Amino acid sequence: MKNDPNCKFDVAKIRSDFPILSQKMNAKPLIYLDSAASTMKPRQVVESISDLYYGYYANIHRGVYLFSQISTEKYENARSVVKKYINAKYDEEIIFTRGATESINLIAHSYGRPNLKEGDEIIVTEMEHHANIVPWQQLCKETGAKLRYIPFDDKGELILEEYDKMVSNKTKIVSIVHISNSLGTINPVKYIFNKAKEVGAVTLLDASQSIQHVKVDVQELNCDFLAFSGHKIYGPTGIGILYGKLHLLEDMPPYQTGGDMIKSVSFERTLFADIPGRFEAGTQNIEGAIGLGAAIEYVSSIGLDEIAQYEHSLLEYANQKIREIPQVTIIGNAKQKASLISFLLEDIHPHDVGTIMDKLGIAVRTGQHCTEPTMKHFGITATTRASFAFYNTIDDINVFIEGIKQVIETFE
Ligand code: C6P
Repeated sequence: MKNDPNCKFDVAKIRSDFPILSQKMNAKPLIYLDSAASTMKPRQVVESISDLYYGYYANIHRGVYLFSQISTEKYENARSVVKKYINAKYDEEIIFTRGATESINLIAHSYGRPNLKEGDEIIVTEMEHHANIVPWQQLCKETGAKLRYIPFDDKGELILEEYDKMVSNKTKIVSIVHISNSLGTINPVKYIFNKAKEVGAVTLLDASQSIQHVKVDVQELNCDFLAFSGHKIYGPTGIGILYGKLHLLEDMPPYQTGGDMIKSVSFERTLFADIPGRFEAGTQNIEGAIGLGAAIEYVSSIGLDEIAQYEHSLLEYANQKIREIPQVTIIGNAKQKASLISFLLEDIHPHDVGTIMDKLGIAVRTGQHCTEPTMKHFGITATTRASFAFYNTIDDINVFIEGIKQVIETFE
């Protein structure tokens, strides 16, 4: 198949599930290379939501009538789908949140505040998204704990010897990004978490950029907590997941309080619900959870191994083509990389690159990608980032490469 570097992978069929990919942008066929920011949604996800609203919608956990029961069943079924996908042990270990950002804030608040004290240490990496820096910084301000980070080298690989020296009995939380959103580096989380466990630290994996590309098995990776957003795995916006080991979640106080997270309320005292309800205050994002369940079922029906293999072949092709352009400098050259390329084009500002690409129908992200410390490492303020998903094709990459050449011509 012309568009398909791996003949077994039927990308044309997949694209037919994503009607938006046939749209034009600025009168040009859309070339969507911004899936690391947010993925497009397949028909199956949109239909799961319209089925809910047209067919059986009602508030959940509250009604004895049939529609409320069906909606509740579908919502809870989505929890089981997520559990199975990440190989958690129990449904109760899956908490629906607004997204990765809220999941990490929840842990900083409900695990961090009661458990950390002055002198304790939290370890992240130099390549974290701000969502995995700022909540810990705030926690450190409140508790007197110290935030440390594992540095990376100029290829964008973590310097593990520095981590080995850093881990100690003071280490209480190790919170690591699985795949960097601005460099594409796949981090050796298993090694990092095993080491954290030797000193009894709690581990959190920011799986925002990995959950849609590679198998993430919370038991195999020794994760105590895991966070990701639904909108990056072909699901709706406004829904995310926090996974937590049962015994840790059970001991944690709520993050927010109100309806549906209680056992009983009086003016004297409130008894909180068991998990997961304790962490899902108020009317839940019913359509978000159901849509996320449909998205994960969709990804599973294609198969993560097939996805990873196909996306890797796209990355290899894009790498080979982009390296033929002498004006390009790639930022992030780790050996283990996921399907994105961050780059500079001599002294052309990334925003100018993005603006010209937009006119050509090509959607890429430009800026610091919410990773200012990563940019600082390279002495830059921004890159252009092209990120690939399983619905992209070799043709998309060819158009993108031509786009880069046009940008260069414009500035000559
Ligand atoms: N990265 C990107 O373009 P939210 O905003 O909560 O859905 O996800 C936050 C987040 C956390 N960790 C990582 C590694 C991420 O990549 C993101 C979101 C987007 O790269 C938007 S900045």
